[in-house]
Amino acid sequence: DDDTADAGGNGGGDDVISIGFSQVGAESGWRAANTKSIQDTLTAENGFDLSFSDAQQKQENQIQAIRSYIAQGVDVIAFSPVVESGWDAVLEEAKDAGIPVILTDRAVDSEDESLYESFIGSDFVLEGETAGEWVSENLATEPINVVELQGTTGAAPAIDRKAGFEEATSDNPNVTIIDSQTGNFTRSEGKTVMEGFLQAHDDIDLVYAHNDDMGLGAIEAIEAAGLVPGEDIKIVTVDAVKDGMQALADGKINFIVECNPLLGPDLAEIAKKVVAGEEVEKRIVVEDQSFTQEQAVEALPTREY
Ligand code: GYE
Repeated sequence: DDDTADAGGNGGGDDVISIGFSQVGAESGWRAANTKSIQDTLTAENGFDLSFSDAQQKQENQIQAIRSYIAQGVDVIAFSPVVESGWDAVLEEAKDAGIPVILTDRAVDSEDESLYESFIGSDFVLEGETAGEWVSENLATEPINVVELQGTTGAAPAIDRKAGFEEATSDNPNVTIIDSQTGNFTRSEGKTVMEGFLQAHDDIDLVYAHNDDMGLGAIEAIEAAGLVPGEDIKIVTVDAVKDGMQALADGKINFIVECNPLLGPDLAEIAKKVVAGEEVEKRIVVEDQSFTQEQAVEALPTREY
């Protein structure tokens, strides 16, 4: 409502915001929904000129993309850092070039908070705690052996979801994590790692997967081993994307903690404020819910992602 273009002539220049976005990759259903939200929001209609790149889960590709956005002289750089550490140098370069940076989804572990304007994303420790509390209360009333499918090594959601789960189950002596490996947040690696777990252990009661996709891969491995997912081996995951929610409603997953991927609208708002020189919140925490099987059946028909 404040920019009906075309006042003719003018000296104000156009107020299109050029923004470079470096995405982690295309590893999961969550990521696909997140990419769609960003691309659907940062449109020409909404006043943006978006350059989007996919780093295929490699930090070096993200650093390269960020450097090229700096060279292009975009108005804003936004990215979802694949891992937490190792960003200071390139963030300094952006700062020296006077280009503001907004983090979405995943955090960096930089000590210097002046290297970015704002971080928009979920509280991953809380997600892990929510999963751990549900397990502790609902499944660990007797001793259970847990295998953990971790997200990408060094990624904030992998570190934090592990820590949160351990914290929430630490006071319950019935919970034993007998194995834990990365499945890189993908369905195929979730399946492969689960196959290995099933070969190594004949006493697995629960899979805790850091995302739905790895849980869905684990379902395939469990079924191939002649066992019933959700019954013989219980499954708890994080994300609550469509395929995960369907498996939960079908009884193959037992509980899912949501992680909302629709970050486009918040990113658009913060980017506009930053470019206008307005103050922005340093940390915007996205609120998440959680779902039991019954709740998934109810929620599925109106689910957006
Ligand atoms: O949970 C997973 C994705 O960073 C929160 O990345 C995101 C995670 C999400 O690959 O599915």
